[in-house]
Amino acid sequence: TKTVREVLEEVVPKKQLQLKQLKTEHSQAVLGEVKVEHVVGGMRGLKSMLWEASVLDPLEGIRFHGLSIADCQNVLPAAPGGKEIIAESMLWLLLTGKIPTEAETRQLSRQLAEKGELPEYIEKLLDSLPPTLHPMTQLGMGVAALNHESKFQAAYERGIKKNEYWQYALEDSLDLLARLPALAARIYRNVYNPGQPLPKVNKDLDLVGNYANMLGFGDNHDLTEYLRLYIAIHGDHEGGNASAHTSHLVGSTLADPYLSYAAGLYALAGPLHGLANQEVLRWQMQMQKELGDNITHDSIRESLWKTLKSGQVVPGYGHGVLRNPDPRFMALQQFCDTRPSLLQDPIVQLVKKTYEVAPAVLKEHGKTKNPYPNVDAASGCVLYHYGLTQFKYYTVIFGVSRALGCLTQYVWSRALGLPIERPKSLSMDAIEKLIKE
Ligand code: FAM
Repeated sequence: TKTVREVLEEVVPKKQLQLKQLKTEHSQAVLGEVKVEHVVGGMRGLKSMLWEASVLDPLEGIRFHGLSIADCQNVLPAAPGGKEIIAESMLWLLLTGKIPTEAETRQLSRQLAEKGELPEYIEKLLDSLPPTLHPMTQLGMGVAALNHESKFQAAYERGIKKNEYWQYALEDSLDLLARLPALAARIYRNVYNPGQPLPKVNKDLDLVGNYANMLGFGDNHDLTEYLRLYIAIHGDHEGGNASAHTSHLVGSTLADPYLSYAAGLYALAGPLHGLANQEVLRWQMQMQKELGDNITHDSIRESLWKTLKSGQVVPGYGHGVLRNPDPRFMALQQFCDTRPSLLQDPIVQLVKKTYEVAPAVLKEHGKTKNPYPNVDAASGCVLYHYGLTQFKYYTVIFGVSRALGCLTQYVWSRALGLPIERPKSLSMDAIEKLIKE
């Protein structure tokens, strides 16, 4: 059985060659135009980044090295006794482009579990924070402080060759991923269950199995399985989204993987991005409270209009790239459809009913280019059902997940020797001058 590093040692030279050929044979090929609308419109649709692990099609949704979510559900190994994709098999696919065997997946789980405990100074740092500090702020602080351990940074200071960067980047990325569950679970414990003992990392469990255990839900098989699916499918969503792009930009300065992912986490903490999952549940609970027993399609429609007329966005709907219902939303809905207890849950039912009317309302409203649900429309209600009711924590789970994609790209950016990012900006006067020329 090969390790993920051994597989990467075989794949890296091939990708390096591919990039070399692109640069020598096609560097002047045109991929699109830059219009004023791109410069003033958040660069939507502008093809301007290299990102290896996944590509997002507006209609079909995400593909990880060409595999759709349904493909991944068919081919990626699950946990022993489970059915859902686990973080390790998704990580293996993202990093190497290959489907891991059962044995490779178990070996990676073990490798991560063996280094899963937090250093004591991180525990002390987290324990000293006020429990009222948002869990995402705490997560970013913990991840940034872990760079005390960075092998990449130490090697850089020692002086290493550029073609060795990726190996230290991989070490740091695996160390960070290994510790994220203990870090995220300690924040949960400190904020919501102060004083409760935290279990140690179990070397025989997968990453998310351990995470669920440390959150205090280890005996809830369905929630553990849901978290596995959730964390696998939130792992990567190509490179242009705010968290991935932020972490990519910061990494391009050769800041280490910890600092670069901490930066990405703070982009994820914005309500238009990852924080939407917290907002969706808050908004749906408010709707439930207002509508009481009278929840019909008509009353939901009215409630949607109330949100829109008050100038707010409908959280969980719309997307910068997608123009169809998000297949990640569909996968989470499918999880609900196979479990009677979820189907009977009032908040799960409300999310489903909202989906039955919201696209038409958003179309009539006429602003959003995508009236369909994104992943966040569904992700929180299942957590709530299983007793993980603290919505302010939800984006932390997203943060544990998105490390899979951001750290994968960090490794690839170093393996490919990508340069520091430095796009050109223009003032409005400079734009007008260019238009007149
Ligand atoms: N409700 C109401 N209006 C919306 C809307 C929504 N859900 N989505 C977009 N719009 C508006 C948008 O605010 C903009 O209005 P203005 O012209 O007045 O500025 C207009 O429609 C055109 O926007 P767009 O081009 O369709 O969307 P963007 O690409 O600019 O933005 C999102 C994409 C995701 C930020 C936006 O759809 C949104 O704010 N959605 C709600 C928040 C949300 O669910 N975010 C999570 C995204 C998710 F996938 C993730 O990151 N996890």
